[in-house]
Amino acid sequence: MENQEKLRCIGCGAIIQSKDPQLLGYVPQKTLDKEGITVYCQRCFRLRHYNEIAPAPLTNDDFRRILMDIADKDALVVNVIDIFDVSGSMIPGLSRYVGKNNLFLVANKRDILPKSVNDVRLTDWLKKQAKANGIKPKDILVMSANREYDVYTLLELIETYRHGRDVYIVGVTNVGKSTLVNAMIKHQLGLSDVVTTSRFPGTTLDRIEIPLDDECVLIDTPGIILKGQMAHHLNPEDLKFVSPKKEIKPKTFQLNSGQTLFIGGLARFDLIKSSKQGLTTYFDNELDIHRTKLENADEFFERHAGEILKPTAKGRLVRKEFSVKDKSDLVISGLGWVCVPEKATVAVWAPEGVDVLIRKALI
Ligand SMILES: Nc1nc2c(ncn2[C@@H]2O[C@H](COP(=O)(O)OP(=O)(O)OP(=O)(O)O)[C@@H](O)[C@H]2O)c(=O)[nH]1
Ligand SMILES: [Mg+2]
Repeated sequence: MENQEKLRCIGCGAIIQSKDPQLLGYVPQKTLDKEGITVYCQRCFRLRHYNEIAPAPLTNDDFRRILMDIADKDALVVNVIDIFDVSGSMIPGLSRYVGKNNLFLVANKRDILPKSVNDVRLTDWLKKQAKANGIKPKDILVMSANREYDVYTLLELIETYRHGRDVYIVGVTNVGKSTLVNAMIKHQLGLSDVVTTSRFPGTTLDRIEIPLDDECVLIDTPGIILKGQMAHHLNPEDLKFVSPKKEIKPKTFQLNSGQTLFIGGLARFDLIKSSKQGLTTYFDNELDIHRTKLENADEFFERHAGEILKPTAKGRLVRKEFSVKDKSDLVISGLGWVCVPEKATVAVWAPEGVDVLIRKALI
């Protein structure tokens, strides 16, 4: 165990201080005297009780430094990704942080994907995605932090691979690392919601250690912030659209060449050249999808953004054209995707900076 001499917030890992309310880890001296060693900092308190986030003055360099240490340790690294945003939740250059340690990949939030998706196929596809990203996990588990049985399996697999060593939970922000850690604590110790979780990116601020046995610890870490994630391009009240709580109900639209779909006011899909075909959309159920003529689409957006077309992103939408050869998904990282079954020329508009890509259809 490390840094035991420093008292840390059990919610976010920030080092506790009672001097400056504006700085991270603040706890009034009075509370500190009363609560002893298990305290939540003021930021966690607000997040947990009022769902309000105070911005943290940390940069990705701070977070990466925490991860950099792992390569020198003898540990098991559990990389959590969001199955709804696989390409957007892979850490670039992860193998550098893992070093010689064993890596175990956990694809979380399975509950969002339609139940009809085959898990074996999903795991197979994830294997290829991992390889393309330069990592070779010992194993891959598709799961949901909110399903008890999955958490049981996760704990068993961790025991199999950790060989009596510490376990680091790493990943991009918002993939559900802390939710997973909470589920494991609940399973082992019967305590609920110990670590702070939220739909705001950047909830966990520093390492949080939870004892696994007399010698080893499980360590939750702050998420790496990738600017291409949709969450960074939304207003806080709209974050629910990138963190669906329920299984996504796909919607199919029969579209002709020269038609456009608006995904709320957050993205746009143009079918430019194609025969008539049925396109299936996979987005949060509460995000309204509007169909218009491509030739009127610019004007429609200008007139209705923020009204019929809501919510809107913080920045402007930029266009990217794709040529679809066979059944493919056009993915707007973190927001969802449109499945195009047949040959077509299409354009996808997404907030500037958000990754848009084409992949072989997942479903
Ligand atoms: N539907 C669904 N949502 C989940 C699941 N796990 C986590 N979430 C949600 O994802 C959001 C982020 O969860 P956190 O646990 O705070 O994510 P994190 O990876 O610890 O984020 P950082 O601390 O910012 O790096 C929250 O809104 C969670 O409720 C899951 O299995 N299914
Ligand atoms: Mg966290």
